[in-house]
Amino acid sequence: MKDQVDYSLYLVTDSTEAILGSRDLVEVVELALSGGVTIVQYRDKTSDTGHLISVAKQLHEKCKARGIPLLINDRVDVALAVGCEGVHVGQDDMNVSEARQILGKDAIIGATVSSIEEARVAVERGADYLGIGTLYATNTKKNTKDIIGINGTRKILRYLEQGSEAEKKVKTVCIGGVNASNLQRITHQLHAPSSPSTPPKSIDGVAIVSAIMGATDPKASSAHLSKLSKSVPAFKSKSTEPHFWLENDSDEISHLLAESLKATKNVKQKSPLSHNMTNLVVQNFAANIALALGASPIMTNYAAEAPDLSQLGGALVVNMGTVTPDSLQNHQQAITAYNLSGSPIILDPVGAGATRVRRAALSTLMATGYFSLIKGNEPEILAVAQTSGIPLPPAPQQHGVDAGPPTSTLRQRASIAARLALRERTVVLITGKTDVVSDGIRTYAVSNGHAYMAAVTGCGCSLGTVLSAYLAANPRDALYAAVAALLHFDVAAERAAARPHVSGPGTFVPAFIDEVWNVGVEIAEDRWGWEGVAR
Ligand code: 3NM
Ligand code: MG
Repeated sequence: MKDQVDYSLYLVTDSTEAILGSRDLVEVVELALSGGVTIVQYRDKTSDTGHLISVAKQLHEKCKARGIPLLINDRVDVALAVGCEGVHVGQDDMNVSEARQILGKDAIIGATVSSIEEARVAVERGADYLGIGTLYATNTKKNTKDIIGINGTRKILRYLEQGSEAEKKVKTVCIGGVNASNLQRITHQLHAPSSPSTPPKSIDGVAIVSAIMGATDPKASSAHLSKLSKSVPAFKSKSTEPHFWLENDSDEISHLLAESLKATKNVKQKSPLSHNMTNLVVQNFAANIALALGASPIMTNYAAEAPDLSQLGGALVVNMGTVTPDSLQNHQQAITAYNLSGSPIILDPVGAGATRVRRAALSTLMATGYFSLIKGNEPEILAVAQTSGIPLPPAPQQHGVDAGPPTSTLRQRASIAARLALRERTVVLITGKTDVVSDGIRTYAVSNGHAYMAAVTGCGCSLGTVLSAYLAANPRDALYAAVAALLHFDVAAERAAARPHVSGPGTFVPAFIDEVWNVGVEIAEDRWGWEGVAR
């Protein structure tokens, strides 16, 4: 029976004025039950024992009627008095083995842990599940010990999957700041990629307080969360067989080129919105490139518009080119809105390796949301990899925002792109003379482009805009969309540079805009293809 517990949507109650308000706790929990929460923890840190027992009894009736387990926070005596299914204990409460002695082997006993050591001890003492947290800072509980984020949570999961039998078996939920805008990303990012050696350990559920207890409509809110927890995230690209390609495999290339043609036609046909939150330097150029593609650009850095814009089937570019405390806040707000709608976000961590401020901003953004694609030059992606917790030798200090010569081989870059993509469950593009793009399973290199591109400001940033249009118009496979975007961009540059009157970066710019336009039109009209030009 205990092994059958569904932890996927774990409700933790709250009786405080700030969250429950003047509503009746039992009624709110009943609404949440009808919305689909799968397990309930009654958590009330202040009421008298008599009140706790009386409320717990009512909650137990409601839960029992639906076959949902009820646990009590902290108070083993209350659980015993009510005869409910178990308890949840924090690090300062009665410990798991003491609770087990009192409640017996059939009780469900969970413990809060925020480190590997706490997890080890809790499992050793016989915990059935671990509440791992604090995932993200939350107003609900101010006195939390540690904000451990996705990385800290992953470390605990990785420890457990390689541990003892009991550690492999223990169930896990994460807690702190989980809501509808981030639930799917969190479970997606905590979903272990399959590894050949040990069976991977994914999170079994999310524990939520305010997004249900504080919701205006707790039933609708838990139904929405439940649906999110059961469905494939909108941002998740379909996965295929493991594949690593850098050499010339002609079948693969033909397929890729055919898919790329379709992707370009889709951009022309759908004219997707490209919402750019980008720096002052590139706004005009990027908007022109978007128009030349056939996309519909909007250049706004004011995040209050993002909830509306995110509903229009487009994509967002978050460009860190000019970081200020204000831009950071706007980016965070917009990321939340786009994640909620399932529309793609391109992260362009401009100059991420250059200053401490930018490294901190990057880390904040990565903790805020899920990105469908992360693009950058080599030092930028190394900074992202480091932020993501991939062990690397210290990244070279970036001078300004430009890349400088590569410090690694193409294979090394391909390997970093693939590892980062797998870890962040996204698509990673490392730009350079040869671009490398990977979703962690498939890795491609594209060698088109022209040296003038590096001499025109905003060229790299406007690739972010191109990628956003391609991902928005091609939601099925972000990797193919990215390859098509690269081909369009790079081949247009080659055609522009080859024009007789183009003699340097200045004359290159208008020709480039023309060729971005021409390539799109010629492909849409079936007059031209990538064969013979793609490298
Ligand atoms: N325990 P919300 S965080 C009850 O870190 C609780 O152990 C935490 O509330 C821990 O879903 C937390 O509203 C509150 O963010 C989580
Ligand atoms: Mg406690």
